[in-house]
Amino acid sequence: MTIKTGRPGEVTRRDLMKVSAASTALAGTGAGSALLGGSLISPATAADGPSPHLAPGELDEYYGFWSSGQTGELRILGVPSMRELMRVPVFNRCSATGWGQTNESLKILTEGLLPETKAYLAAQGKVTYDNGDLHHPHMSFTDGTYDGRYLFMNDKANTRVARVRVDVMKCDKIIEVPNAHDIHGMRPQKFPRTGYVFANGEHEAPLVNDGKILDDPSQYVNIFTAIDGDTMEVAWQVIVSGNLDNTDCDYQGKYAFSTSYNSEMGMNLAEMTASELDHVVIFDIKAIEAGVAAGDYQELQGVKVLDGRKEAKSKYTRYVPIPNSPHGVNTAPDKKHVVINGKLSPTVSVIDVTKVDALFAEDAEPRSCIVAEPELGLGPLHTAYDGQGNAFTTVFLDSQVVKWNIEKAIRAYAGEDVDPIISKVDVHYQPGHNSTSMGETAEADGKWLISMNKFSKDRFINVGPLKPECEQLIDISSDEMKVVHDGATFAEPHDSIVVHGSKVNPRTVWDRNDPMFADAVKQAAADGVDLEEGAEEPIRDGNKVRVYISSAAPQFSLEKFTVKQGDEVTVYVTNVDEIDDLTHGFCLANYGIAMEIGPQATSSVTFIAERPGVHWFYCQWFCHALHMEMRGRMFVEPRAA
Ligand code: CUK
Ligand code: CUA
Repeated sequence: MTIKTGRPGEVTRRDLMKVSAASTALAGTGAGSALLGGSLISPATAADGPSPHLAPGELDEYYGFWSSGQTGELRILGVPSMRELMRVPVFNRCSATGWGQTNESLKILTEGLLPETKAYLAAQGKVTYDNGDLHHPHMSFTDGTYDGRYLFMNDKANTRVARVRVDVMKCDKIIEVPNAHDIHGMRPQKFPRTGYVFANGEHEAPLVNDGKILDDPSQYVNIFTAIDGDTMEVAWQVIVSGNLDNTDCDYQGKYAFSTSYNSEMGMNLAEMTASELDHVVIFDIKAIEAGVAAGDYQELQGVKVLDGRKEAKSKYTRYVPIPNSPHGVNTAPDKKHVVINGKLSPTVSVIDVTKVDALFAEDAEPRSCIVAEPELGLGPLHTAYDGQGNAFTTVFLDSQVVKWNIEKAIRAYAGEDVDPIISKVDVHYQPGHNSTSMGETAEADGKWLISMNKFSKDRFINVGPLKPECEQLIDISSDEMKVVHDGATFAEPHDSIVVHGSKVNPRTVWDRNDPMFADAVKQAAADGVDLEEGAEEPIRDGNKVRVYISSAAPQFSLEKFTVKQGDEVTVYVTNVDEIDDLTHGFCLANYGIAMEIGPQATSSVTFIAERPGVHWFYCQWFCHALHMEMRGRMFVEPRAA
């Protein structure tokens, strides 16, 4: 429960304030507790529900973890203030931290790539991709709620899944998923724990995509993948019919659900939207595990691949018809209902998970698990929940969020004359995902909703033809939803999760034994160097040179070092400062090199010293009154003529 904001062992005034606000919020549900929680954080506005306005120095109650779409990074925002707190580079490169340049990050960015990808990249003179398209960030679960271990996220652009360690908020694993194409929907298993991370391949292609089959869509397939979230290895895959869009799973650990907007397997717009009904694929996890154990699979690129195609009438999957080109899949905190968002249909389809077992019987009616199908508006894309039986669905074309009641929708579907819609609110404009505080867990608390809107149009002063997107904070503590904040944001947050602060407890300084820089520790030991002291002279090993520098504000341990033109130089920098928020940098001017070194961390970078002369290195992370003086020289002796 405690949210540490001070130094180790120290309880600050903020910690005390935070704990009282948090425990009040968790003590009950509904507007009453939301009001109380809000009043503790910001007393001035208690009468109107929780306030998003934090006075200078006040802390947020929630962490928001945001995707960044084509920017390829993960972002951390404070909720409700909507202040951007941090950017965590994942699939992108980062000028500030050296992500994509340091040896530590390059290892993570390259080790999970497939051999053919490495060969393709080598032909481009690269070792890893420069771009990514990060849509879906989700935290690991234990027993139906967030456990604060990891965040997982997909890369639609280059078929990857990444993991971020919540203790240090850095990416520690990236894998490329074999056989599948362009990972889109992705969710961690909710129960008993994560467990599996389910990942949808969106775009169909030949099962063995080596060029022998090209323009013959009849031979294309799609792949659903389960990744082991602990090892970040693919556990198994299932071949499906139709493409795959979004996915979610139940609270029982039995089923996963994936939408398909292209059950037609069409290759152009007319073909893809031809049918009025597409489907959601339901995966029987236990049956798949039994199939793997029984050897009912083919092995492709080292992965066990099972056949779950519709025609195969497989015991692993069921196909439930859904109108029309459905998009989002969202499981409700009641642990019973899964909402499939219709997109081209004004409806959402509600699946009752207790009726899914029956679908696997011989002559089951495929839609017998549908218990409601309320009409909400034009273009339903994603649904979030308040934990009180209500759902919030974005309708893209109407530019609204619709609040509706699940139980009433079920009664209406059964023929009763009742309107499930409670209220609608305009958002600006064209919302995609929405997320509620703790809303994708069994602990949904009904306080805040974020609407992530694809267009901002007139909401901000004009910044040129390329406009920011607009994400809005909505107070959902009463039936009438209130938009309380507009935030501009750069391309393009699809999705976010809003996690109570009590679930997240990052370190303030690094552990010297952290696996992130274990290779540097090993190399230093082999060289007989104490990383915290650095080495007075570079260590030469043929034309490989290792330079060990330690940094303590405002000085590097070396004021100069000498290498030869053409040497392969690795610089290791260890930050020996123990104070939190004392990050140093190492920037080697005109060598295109810069990296972050957090307190107690070691970072390293390797380059060819091809430019002779005097080259300054400096600390590029403001660390001290004498930060400008924190610099040194690299001498590069010219090659003999
Ligand atoms: S998708 Cu973007 S709005 Cu990639 Cu989750 Cu629905
Ligand atoms: Cu060290 Cu700036």
